Amino acid sequence: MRILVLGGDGYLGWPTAMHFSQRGDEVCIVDNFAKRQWEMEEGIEPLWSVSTLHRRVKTWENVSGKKIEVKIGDLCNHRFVYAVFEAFKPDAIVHYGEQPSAPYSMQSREAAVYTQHNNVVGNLNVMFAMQKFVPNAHLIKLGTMGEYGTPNIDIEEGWLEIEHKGRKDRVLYPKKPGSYYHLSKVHDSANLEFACRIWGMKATDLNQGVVYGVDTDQTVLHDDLRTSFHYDDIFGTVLNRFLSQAAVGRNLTVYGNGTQTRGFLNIKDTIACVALAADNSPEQGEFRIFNQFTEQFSVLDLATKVQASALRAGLDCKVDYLANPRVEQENHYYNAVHTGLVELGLQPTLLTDDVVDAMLANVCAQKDAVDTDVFIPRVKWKQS
Ligand code: NAD
Ligand code: USQ
Repeated sequence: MRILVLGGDGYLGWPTAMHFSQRGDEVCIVDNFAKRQWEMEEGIEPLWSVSTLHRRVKTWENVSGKKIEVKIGDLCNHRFVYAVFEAFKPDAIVHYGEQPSAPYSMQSREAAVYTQHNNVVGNLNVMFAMQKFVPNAHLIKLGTMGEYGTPNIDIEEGWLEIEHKGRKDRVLYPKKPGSYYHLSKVHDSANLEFACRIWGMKATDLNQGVVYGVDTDQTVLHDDLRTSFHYDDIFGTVLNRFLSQAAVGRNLTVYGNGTQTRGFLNIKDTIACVALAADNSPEQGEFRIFNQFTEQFSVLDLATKVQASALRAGLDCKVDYLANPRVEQENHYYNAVHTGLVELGLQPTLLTDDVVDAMLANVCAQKDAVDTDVFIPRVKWKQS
């Protein structure tokens, strides 16, 4: 297949590009290095330095004998997007190329507008480019479990059968997102459902949970091929943050009472899910939705796992309960269906003690580089 990986310089995009390349697909990466710019603006860095995309691609060719094409440009520039689609003519497009952080989007009016503009307009340009140049291609779009929020009923896999005043219909599951970032994904999903229904486009929306993990089968082949690891308050996700805090003997920053529950998955499973979606295309005109996570944990469950791992490594590790900087429910109901990808053949990689220990060892090896100033959350959802 010819696979276009949008956002292919990112945490998930780079290992995904190598995975498809390894198995013999023709891969082209698109990125505008926006993430590297945001890091500089926020004054933060990944825990280990990430080689330039050009160096990664060169090293990949040396290691694997396979070429990955690179196109540098902004998905919000439709002329650039059209030129890429016209030249590369992808069979499948894996779309990771968006601003991925909830705290980033909640910093200010500018950051909220930027996030929604970048994500929604970029996705629209991709949809229009598909319609114009590759109407039969398959869009695999990264959405988020956070589109649903934490409703007091079971979360279905994208669609809800409803009966109202004696009549029945199937509608997109109601959304209650928790940040301007998560809202941008809701808007993307609505635009995609429309394009499938009206134009006959085919798309898979992957409502992904929080991803953890460092290594994939390809990233371990050479230091230049590693993917990024963020532990700061803007781009660092919760498990990465707790592991970095444990590595340097700081208390774990649990927000609120830690009963917030989310779906999680290993980065290896992100790649497996995207590959399963690519290999099992929906019908033309179908808007297919999967809830992409393998296990659910509360924040406190994760803190307990990290404490246990720290203890095994001879580290002392305590929990700080910080006033929650976000507006989110605690002590809530959470039961989300996630059977679609398993039915396609996903074999989950679970968050076992060995997996936590291996991640902690990776982080401990870099502990001198940890900047402890980024542990305290700076962005508050509400000013008062
Ligand atoms: P990332 O920031 O590491 O990667 C995103 C990449 O997209 C970056 O390299 C960035 O430069 C690029 N990009 C952003 N806007 C662009 C634009 N306008 N034009 C071209 N390139 C652009 O993020 P990630 O963690 O790899 O996440 C990838 C996708 O998966 C995102 O859409 C994110 O919302 C989604 N997702 C991530 C997680 C997670 O836990 N990491 C969970 C659920 C969903
Ligand atoms: N949290 C803490 N302490 C911390 C950091 C986070 O208690 O130091 C809590 C948060 O309050 C939240 C939970 O951990 O309840 C998850 O936060 P997170 O920062 O790990 O993840 P989130 O903001 O939800 O965003 C991440 C990715 C995003 C993706 C989303 C999937 O950054 O791209 O869309 O996970 S989901 O959560 O399913 O929507």
